[in-house]
Amino acid sequence: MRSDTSQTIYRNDYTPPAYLVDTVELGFDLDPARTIVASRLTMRRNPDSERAEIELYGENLELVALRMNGKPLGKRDYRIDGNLLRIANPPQDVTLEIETITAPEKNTTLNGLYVSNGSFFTQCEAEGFRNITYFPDRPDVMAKFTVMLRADKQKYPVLLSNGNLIEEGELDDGRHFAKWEDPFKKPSYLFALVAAQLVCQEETFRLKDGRDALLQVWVEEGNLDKTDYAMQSLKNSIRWDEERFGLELDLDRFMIVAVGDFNMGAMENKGLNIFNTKFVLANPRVATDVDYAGIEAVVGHEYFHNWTGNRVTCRDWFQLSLKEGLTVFRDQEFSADMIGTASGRAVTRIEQVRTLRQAQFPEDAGPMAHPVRPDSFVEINNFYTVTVYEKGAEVVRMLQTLVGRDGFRKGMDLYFERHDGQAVTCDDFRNAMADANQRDLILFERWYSQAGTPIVKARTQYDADAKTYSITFTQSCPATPGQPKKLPFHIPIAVGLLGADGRDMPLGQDGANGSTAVLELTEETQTFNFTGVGEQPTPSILRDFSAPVVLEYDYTDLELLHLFSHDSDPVNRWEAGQRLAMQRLLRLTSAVASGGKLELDATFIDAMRKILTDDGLDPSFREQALLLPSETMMAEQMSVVNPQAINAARQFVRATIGTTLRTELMQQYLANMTPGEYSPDALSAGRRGLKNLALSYLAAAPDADAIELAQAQFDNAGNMTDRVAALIGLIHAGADSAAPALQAFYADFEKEALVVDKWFAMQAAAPATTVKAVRELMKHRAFTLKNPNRARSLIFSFCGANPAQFHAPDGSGYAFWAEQVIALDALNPQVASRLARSLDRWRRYAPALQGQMKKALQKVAGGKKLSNDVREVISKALAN
Ligand code: B3K
Ligand code: ZN
Repeated sequence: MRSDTSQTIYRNDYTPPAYLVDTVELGFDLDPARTIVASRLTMRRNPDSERAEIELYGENLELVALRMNGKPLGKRDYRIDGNLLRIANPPQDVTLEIETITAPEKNTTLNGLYVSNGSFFTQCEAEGFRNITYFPDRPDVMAKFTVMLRADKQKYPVLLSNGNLIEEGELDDGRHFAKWEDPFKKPSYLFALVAAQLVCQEETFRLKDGRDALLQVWVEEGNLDKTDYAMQSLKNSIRWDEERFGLELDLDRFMIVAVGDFNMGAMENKGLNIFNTKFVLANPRVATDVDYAGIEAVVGHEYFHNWTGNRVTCRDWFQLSLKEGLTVFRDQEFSADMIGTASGRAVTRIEQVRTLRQAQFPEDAGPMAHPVRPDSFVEINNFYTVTVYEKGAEVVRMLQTLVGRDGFRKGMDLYFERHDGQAVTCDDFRNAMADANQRDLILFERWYSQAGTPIVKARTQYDADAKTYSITFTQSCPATPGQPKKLPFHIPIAVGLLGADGRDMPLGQDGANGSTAVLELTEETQTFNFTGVGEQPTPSILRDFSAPVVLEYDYTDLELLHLFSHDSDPVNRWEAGQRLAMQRLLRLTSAVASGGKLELDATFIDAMRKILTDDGLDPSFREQALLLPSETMMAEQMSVVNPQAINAARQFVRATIGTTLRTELMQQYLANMTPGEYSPDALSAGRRGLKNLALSYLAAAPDADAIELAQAQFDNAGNMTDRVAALIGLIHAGADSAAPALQAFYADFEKEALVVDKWFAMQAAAPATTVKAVRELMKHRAFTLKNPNRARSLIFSFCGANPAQFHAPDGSGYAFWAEQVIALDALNPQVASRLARSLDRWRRYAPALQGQMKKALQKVAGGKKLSNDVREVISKALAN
């Protein structure tokens, strides 16, 4: 049952709540078929509102009883319109008692209270709480919660909720209870409960102020051997936030619970974080280096929300980036600090740039483009996007670049001083940064209000006689839906100048910090002058990717090679290599399309060789420098996308590297082994990364020895990183041994759900996997649409990571996509709506493909029982 609420909500329509809630007492009688929820709210009129009406949201609920100040309310005393229950003209102070019934076992949306593998879990952000009980379910209503859980003791021995456990005991009929109290006011989206059969790893941890906190990681019994890394990451997060931001854990107990059915990565419920198993469970046998890094980042992220999100939360959902952009920035800094080395930091930064270009820039250029602080939405769950998260983090990072690291800390301190315990806006955050640093950040606001990726064009001029050098920047920003014209952004551009010897030249420029100057571009066109420049420099522009923009500058190959060999800024050093590679990839793509000759120049190969064999560079940096831009990034550079030509061109470059650098790749393969016990630390992971990239180039050649090497690595791997890399090598090379290896892999790991996900994902993304093959895989006994991880592993991987097959000229990939969006939507709109985004960029393809895509989009649009989630995405894709 879905309520019909498909209207657009506008940021400017915000009004404060008419009633505030001071306390909430919740009683749950948990039963999968029929859970009874009793709620008592003490409410009072909001002095900041003129309206005299109580508004409660409720969805998919059976209302059993409603009492106000002890008196039962009849049908005439309130109105229900869609998902809103209104009580007109209530007294100043009100106690509401509400009884509702829900059926968690029927809840396939995984939003609200649901059952996963026989246990109860909740997910309330953004608007899931209204599926549990009637409530003013909006983030600016913050209340103190007390929660009583009652359930069968044998089936649900563990009963958890937010805050502190204050009472527990036995009840009749084999039931038991637990009472929890959260000492902090919170919005309803941070509520959580778990009633389950779980076990935990626990530890007491001494906080900086001397208090001891109990830390727990709860998992299913068979997974207790996979909790160490999450626990370690949690302790590291607590320490890091104490040290870097002076922020302490404010609870006596902090719990992480892993659940196999979960819509996204994890959720920061106060004191009771609920996680997708993918971001908790790890040991070397089942998890890769990437999985370990993901766990560290997500555990950090959710923990950091305790301050940025929970203690200070969002006034309304348009302000989502207030907590998400800031918390992503914090988790990025945490992961970088955990590595510690400058080169390790740079590698994390490079990965962030890759994510932006791979996912955020396309979003900013497509039909769902929205500002970091959106102005309107139909379904808020559609706005948990790379723009709100990752671009939001870039916006915070730019603030730090502008005010400096110490200034940023001052701004954070002031933000908490002003707003602890409040629900606030992105403007409040920016104002705290501005006021703490006496900086004018008025123009900076445009990063929050304007969508689209700015383009910065640079022109340079050197005057040998005057020894001056100037850079002129011109910025523009493409139109996005609803925003035809943009005003100039406030863009920090970090610049260095390289001499012919490859060294940084000292900079004669105001604001220069040694060899890097942060120039502030605030107008459409501005020129910056450098003095005392003794020779024609090579400019290194946008160091450390100081702003999320597209930089256009006519670099010559020679300049790029110079930067690729020498730039002291590792991000721009990497960037030079990416530019060299991209130019070649695009030329080759045209050549493939026109049947021209395919050739890769020796200059490029030599540059790659130099980096590959430079033992002075960290392996992880070398891996990044040798990784080619992805097919998606290539597609973004083309006016008419030809997915098969892109794939063929990229494969050609990979094979050519594999053949021409065979000796060096083989050397590096052998030199970067990580014998002995597995450790996920950055250095070891970097070595494995470089070694496995070498393997993948060798196998792309394809080369019989390389295939043997991959087979041997697969057979003898002591960890999942090496095993998966070897298996992918075999699959991508189309080796005869790929099928038996896949079979063996499945047999070894069929009981490990997260590894079975990998098994599906590897096949879905393999270049030889057709739509038909995916349909076959869907018949596998381990496949189900109901589990989001599983659906993502096969269907999303195919639609997103296998462009050449997904965009099959006969349109079969699109027809498959439409079917799956519709099937998923009937179960889980949030997950379906993510898949629905796969055709966002349909207008950029050749007319024949466009026609097929449009047909598929229209097929979904025609679905009768479409959710608001999917409808919003599809109608925006089809809109003119
Ligand atoms: N805040 C949650 C995301 C909730 C998504 C709701 N559809 C996880 C996070 O960003 O930490
Ligand atoms: Zn978050």
